[in-house]
Amino acid sequence: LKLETHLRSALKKNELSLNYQPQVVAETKEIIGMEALLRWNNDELGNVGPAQFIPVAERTDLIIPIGDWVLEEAIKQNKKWMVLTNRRLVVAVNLSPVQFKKADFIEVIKQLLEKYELPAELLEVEVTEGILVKNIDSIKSKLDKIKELGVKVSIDDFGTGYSSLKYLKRLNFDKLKIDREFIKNYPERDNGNIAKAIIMLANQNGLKVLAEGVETKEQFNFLKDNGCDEIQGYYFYKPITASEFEKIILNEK
Ligand code: G
Ligand code: G
Ligand code: MN
Ligand code: NA
Repeated sequence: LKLETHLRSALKKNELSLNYQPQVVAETKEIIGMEALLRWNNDELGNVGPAQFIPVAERTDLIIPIGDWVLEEAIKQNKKWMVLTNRRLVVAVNLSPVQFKKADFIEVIKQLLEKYELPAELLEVEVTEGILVKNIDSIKSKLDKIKELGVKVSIDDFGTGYSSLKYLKRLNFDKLKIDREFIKNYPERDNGNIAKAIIMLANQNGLKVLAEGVETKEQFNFLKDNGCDEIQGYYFYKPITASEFEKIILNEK
């Protein structure tokens, strides 16, 4: 209850911020985008992680104004970087299934892209398999509308939820993000066969594939050698502040 009370005023008190975790092309190690990750610092509670407060935000519908804020902040920031660097990086934003329930949700995305004049293809939204649990037809029509704007749609935490294979084709995702679960124990306690199978699944169905949670050179090489397109993980970069990200991107070649 205490967390909820503080969360209610977090936006107003400017306590939320975004970190960005760079994503690189496996073949060249070049940064091509970044995932926006929400951070909350409260005077009394200190730093609270999203794994702790997102469920509270979802239960209370606070995720609606918070989710709108994340979209606006990420779009605004990416436009700044586009102008500053003359490069076209893609910013990925996590969407909660609760946000899909709001009628004007797609209109919000459309208007933010117009307001900041960010090309739609430089925004990606990440959804988890959790959205596929019910109302598939309604979810499909919303995802199709997002794609009609030109925004990319990826499926996050792939392999950890339900219904993944059944709806993979039907929902027309652009990218599949392999969950860290299938990377983290390679090679000691995991031979990598599931990661390999997911990469093949993506490659053979015309989807881009990104591996999350890559922490070692061995994991990186394994994924690259098996056809994984993109990499996100501590081996390259941790989630960092906007100004740290800016320094890195300005120093890249
Ligand atoms: O660093 P990490 O602790 O940032 O993130 C933990 C979890 O919180 C991840 O599963 C991530 O998807 C989720 N998360 C981070 N930022 C956001 C956000 O802006 N919106 C939603 N819905 N989830 C987020
Ligand atoms: O939205 P999603 O669940 O994919 O959020 C990514 C989460 O994974 C965030 O909490 C982020 O901080 C975390 N993360 C990203 N790279 C690594 C990594 O290499 N190792 C570990 N342990 N966590 C990571
Ligand atoms: Mn994510
Ligand atoms: Na994930």
